[in-house]
Amino acid sequence: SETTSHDSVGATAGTDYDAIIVGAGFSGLYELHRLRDELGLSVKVIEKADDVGGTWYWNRYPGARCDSESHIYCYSFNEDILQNWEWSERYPEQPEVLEYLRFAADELDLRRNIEFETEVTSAAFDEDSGTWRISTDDGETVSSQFFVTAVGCLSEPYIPDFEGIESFEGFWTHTGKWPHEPVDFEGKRVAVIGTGATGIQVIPEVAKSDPEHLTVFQRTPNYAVPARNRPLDDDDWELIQSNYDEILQRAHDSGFGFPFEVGQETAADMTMEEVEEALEPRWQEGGFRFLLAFEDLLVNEETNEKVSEFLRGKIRETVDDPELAEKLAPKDHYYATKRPPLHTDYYETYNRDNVSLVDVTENPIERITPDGVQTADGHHDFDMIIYATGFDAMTGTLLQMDIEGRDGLTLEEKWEDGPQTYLGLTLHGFPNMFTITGPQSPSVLSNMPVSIEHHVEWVSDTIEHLVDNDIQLIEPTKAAEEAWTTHNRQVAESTLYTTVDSWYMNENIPDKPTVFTPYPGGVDLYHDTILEVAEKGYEGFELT
Ligand code: FAD
Ligand code: N01
Repeated sequence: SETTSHDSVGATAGTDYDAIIVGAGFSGLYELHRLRDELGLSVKVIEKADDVGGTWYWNRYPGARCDSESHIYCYSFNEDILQNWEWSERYPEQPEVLEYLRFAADELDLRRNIEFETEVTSAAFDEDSGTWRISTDDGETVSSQFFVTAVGCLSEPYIPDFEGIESFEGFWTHTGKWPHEPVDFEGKRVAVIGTGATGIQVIPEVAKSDPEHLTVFQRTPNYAVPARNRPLDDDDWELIQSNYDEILQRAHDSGFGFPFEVGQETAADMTMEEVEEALEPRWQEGGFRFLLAFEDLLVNEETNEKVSEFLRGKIRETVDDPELAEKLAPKDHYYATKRPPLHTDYYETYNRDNVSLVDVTENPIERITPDGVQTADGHHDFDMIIYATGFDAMTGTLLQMDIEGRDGLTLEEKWEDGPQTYLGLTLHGFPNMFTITGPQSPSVLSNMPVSIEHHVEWVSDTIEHLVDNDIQLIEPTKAAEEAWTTHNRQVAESTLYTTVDSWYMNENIPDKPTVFTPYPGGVDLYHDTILEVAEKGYEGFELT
C-alpha cells in the first residue's frame, strides 16, 4: 500500500492516511485527484472491483449504454482530458465509458493510490483519537482523518426474494453483475424480469440475438423516449469542441445537469394539438431534451397528464397488437416520476414473433423452479433468467458497509426511519465523513458527472479549509440536519414524485421506510446552497 508523508499538511498525527476514499468510479477517481494532487494529502482509495469504472465496470449487459449524451457525460475539470478524448457516438456504450474512465485514471496517474479487489467491510469513528478506522475483507484495518464514501447510488444490485432462485439450473444473473465473458442467447428460451431503464436496454438486444423465445416479466409499464443514437462525426465533434466551455457551464448551471433549452412554462392551458406540436420536435430529436419541454412537468398534474398521454399515443402507434400496447402503456403513474428511460427499438421489439410479455400484476411470479418460472397460471420453461430488477439504491451500499459514528451509533440505527443528512454530504454523529452523491443530494435526479463534480469540489475545498486552519473535526449540528431533512421532505411533497412507488421513494426494497431519497430542488439551487454554506463559514457545522 502507498503511504506518503502527511506531516506537512497538519493531519492528525498517527494515522495511516489523511483520507480514505471508498470506490473508484467517476466520484472516487476525481476525489483522489483533488485531495492528492491539489491538496498534497496522502490518500488511499479502496475498490472492490479489479479495475476503475464503478457502474461502467459492473453493468456489462448487452445494450448497456449511457442515457446522458456523451459530450456531457464526462469530467469538465481537466482541459487535457476534455481535448484528448473523442466520443464515437451520441450516447456511449458501456465499454466506451469504461475506457474513458481508464483513460482519465491513467492521464492523472491515479492507479498507484488505489487498492483493487478489496472491500470495505466496516468503518468506525474513534472518539479518542478523532480518526476513522477502516477495515477491509483482507483482514486489514487502516486509519485516516477523513473518510469519503464514493460508493455510488446504484451499486448494490437487488434481486427480489423469489422462492427457489438458487435452484434454477440454467444461466442466471443480475444485470449489474453481468459476466465478463460473452453470453450467447442463440436458440435459448430467455426470461427478462423487470422493465426499468436496464430492462428497456437489454430486452431489444436479447430479442435481436436469435433466442428461441424471449419472455418479459413486467410489473409496471414504463414510458420511454427514443434515444436516437448515432455516430458523432468530425463536424459534430468540432461544433462541440468549439463551444465546450459554454456547453459545460450551462449544464452546471441547470436544474438537471443538462445544457438543453427548457421549453415552455406549462402545458396546462394548451389543447392536446398544441401539446403535440410542442413535443413532436423534441420526440424526433430524442433523448432527455424531451424531459425539458415544459417547466412544470413534475409539479403540475395537468401538464404531466398531457405529456403522459402523448407518450401513450406513441406506444399505441408502435405496438401492432392493441391489447399488448395497452399493457405496455403506463396509466398508474405520471411520466418521469419514476426515472425516465430512453430506448432504442424497445416497443418495436414486442412486434417480433419470438417475444412475449407476462404482466405479473395479473399473473404473479410464484417461484423460480430448476427449469423456469412458475406463475399463477402455469409454468414457463427457460434456459436463461436475467434479473433486471434494479438496485438497493442511494442508501443500500452505504448501509452494507457497517459504518459506526460517535458513541457507537451505527448508520443503520441513524437511518432507521430514512436517511438524515446535512446537504446530502455529511451526517451529525459522523465527524469528518463525507458522502459523495449521498442521499438528500440531487445525484440521481441529474446528469451525474455534474453533481459529482459539485460534490467532490465542495468536499475538497472543505478539507482544504480544515487543513489550512488547523481544524481537526467538522460535523453538522443536529438542528442543521433536521432542517435539511425537513426541507427535502417539503420540496418532495410539492412535486409529483411522491405520487408513485419507486426506487426514488425507497419503495422497491421490502421493509425500507418510504421516504423520497434524492434532493428534488434542482442541481443549480442545490449547488448555490452548498457554496453559500461554505461562504458563511460553514453555517450549520461545528468546527473543532
Ligand atoms: P459508482 O460508479 O457506482 O462507483 C462506486 C464504486 O464503489 C464501485 O466501483 C464499487 O465497486 C465501489 N464500492 C462500493 N462499495 C464498496 C465497498 N464496500 N468497498 C470497496 N468498494 C466499494 N448516470 C447519468 O448521469 N447518466 C446515465 O446515462 C447513467 N446511466 C447509468 C446506467 C446504469 C446501468 C447505471 C447502473 C447507472 C447509470 N447512471 C447514469 C448513474 C451512474 O451510477 C453515475 O453516472 C456514475 O457512474 C456514478 O459514479 P460513482 O463513482 O459515484 O459511483
Ligand atoms: O432498475 P429499476 P434498473 N417482481 O428499479 C421490476 C439507472 N440506469 O436497473 O417498476 C417483478 O428501475 C420493477 O418493477 P416496478 C437509472 O437511474 C440508467 O432498470 O417496481 N418485477 C422494474 O420494472 C435507473 O432508474 C441507465 O413495478 C420486479 C424493474 O424490476 C436505475 O439505474 C440504464 C420485482 C427494476 O427497475 C435503476 O434501473 C440502466 C418483482 N418482485 C439503469 N422487483 C441509463 O442511463 C422489481 N421488479 C441508460
